Amino acid sequence: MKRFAWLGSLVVLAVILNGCSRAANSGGKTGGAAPRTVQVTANEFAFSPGQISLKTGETVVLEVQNQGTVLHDLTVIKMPVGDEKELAGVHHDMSGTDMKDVTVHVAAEAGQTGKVQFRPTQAGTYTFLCTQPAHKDSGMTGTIVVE
Ligand SMILES: [Cu+2]
Repeated sequence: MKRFAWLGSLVVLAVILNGCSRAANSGGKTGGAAPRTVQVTANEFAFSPGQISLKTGETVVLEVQNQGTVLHDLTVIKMPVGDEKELAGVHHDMSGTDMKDVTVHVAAEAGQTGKVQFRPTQAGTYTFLCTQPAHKDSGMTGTIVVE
């Protein structure tokens, strides 16, 4: 009987927590201003531009136009963000990537555009790269500066 009640309160707690995160997504600091679109092109083997400037707290839609002939992704490492939401893109094998360091990710097939929305929450300089085998070492890396 006691054990059952305890489980019940866990369920209630889970519902409350879930409700909170949804509320946070639909309001707060992101309310009002339309997201700013930032375009990046990807090909073999570079991103252009190689440096992206963002502001703390602004909501950004990052559009990655794959102008190459194979799948590319744009993966941001250890940049604190809120409200990350993939708007368009493909899912692919990332088994060679340490996912705990990935805070933003979007991928696009050749000729396609991937879109991801997010809000940087902490100033700093962060690295982005393509996780496809050997792409980073061939030049597919860049920097995001958050002011
Ligand atoms: Cu690539």
